[in-house]
Amino acid sequence: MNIEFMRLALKLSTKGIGYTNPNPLVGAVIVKDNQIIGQGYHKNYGDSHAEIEALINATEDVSGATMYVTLEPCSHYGNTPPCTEAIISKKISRVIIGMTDPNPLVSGRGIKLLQDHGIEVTTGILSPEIEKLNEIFIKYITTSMPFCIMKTAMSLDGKISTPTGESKWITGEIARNYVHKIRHQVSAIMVGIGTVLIDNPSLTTRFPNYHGKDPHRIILDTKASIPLDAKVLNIESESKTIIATTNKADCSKLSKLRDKGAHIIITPLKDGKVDLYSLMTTLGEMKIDSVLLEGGSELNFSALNENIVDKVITFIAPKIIGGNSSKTPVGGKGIYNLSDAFIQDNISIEKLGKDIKIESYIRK
Ligand code: AOF
Ligand code: ZN
Repeated sequence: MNIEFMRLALKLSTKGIGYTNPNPLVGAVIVKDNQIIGQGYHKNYGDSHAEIEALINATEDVSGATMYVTLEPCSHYGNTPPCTEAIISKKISRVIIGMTDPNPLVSGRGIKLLQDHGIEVTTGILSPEIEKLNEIFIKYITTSMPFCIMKTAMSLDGKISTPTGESKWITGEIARNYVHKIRHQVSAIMVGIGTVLIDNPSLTTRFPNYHGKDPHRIILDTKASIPLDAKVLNIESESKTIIATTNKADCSKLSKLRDKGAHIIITPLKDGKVDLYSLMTTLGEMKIDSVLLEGGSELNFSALNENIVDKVITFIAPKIIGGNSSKTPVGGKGIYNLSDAFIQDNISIEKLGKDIKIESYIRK
């Protein structure tokens, strides 16, 4: 076993970032006599799996070869037939697996099938890296709820805008480009109506040199007060603009929004606003496996309070803004006792240009 082949399979799998949701990122490498004879990765949702791609691309007879695959091969009929069948019929003799499949339809059955056919199986190779790359898939396939990332950008003294509301741009260009990288990875971006009214963002993915995938844009708008000329209702994009609203919205406004191509979701009321948990459940049913929260601070508090946030990405700019009335990343009513604070684990820190990026996970 050579871990470098699994590293290559992992690298190949990252080529699918942004295109495979809600399915996993998977890469496969076929090795014979220590030479790579086939490579493949899962390219797009619904397309053939990485194992099949590697078998198709093989330049030699694969019988007796070893397959390195980042995820346990599937054993079920879904969009495509089971990969275990192809591996067995092509007479692969050894399969090295990164992570076992958390999909309840597979989860161990793929490994057992291979072993029952005399194939030698090794698991757990580079699994921490592979699992991190597939954190969205793991949450979604096991809970049917979207993986939720809260992103905030603030000054060194914890402000997201000046007292007059100016917020463009607190962080530098490298940090801002990184946000587009996250937008490309997720299925949807969510903002509160306040952010639309103040910033009028387009919420698309923009990289300096190429166009990324646009996630769906979700606006939380209890009374459907979004102006019909808001950018999110008037952009050319392959993805949907979704207005999440309640029975407080005017029906004629909703039909105008539908005429503009918006998808409307009506949720029950929770504290007089959109019920976030119910909305997340509906989004999960729509195969939206991940949501990036991009403000504002009211939404951030509600999301934390509803326990829907999984990961927090904080950018800190080396600037001081001050001001008692300058907003901070998380508003709402806050928690009253420190013992009720939202605790984060698995913290990692990176410098992006002059800014600092902190990634952490909410303790559940
Ligand atoms: C993928 N790509 O390369 C592998 C997957 O919807 P289906 O039929 O394509 O099946 C999706 C499931 O197949 C997925 O949840 C995972 O359990 C398994 N493996 N899926 O999309 C791949 N190897
Ligand atoms: Zn498969």
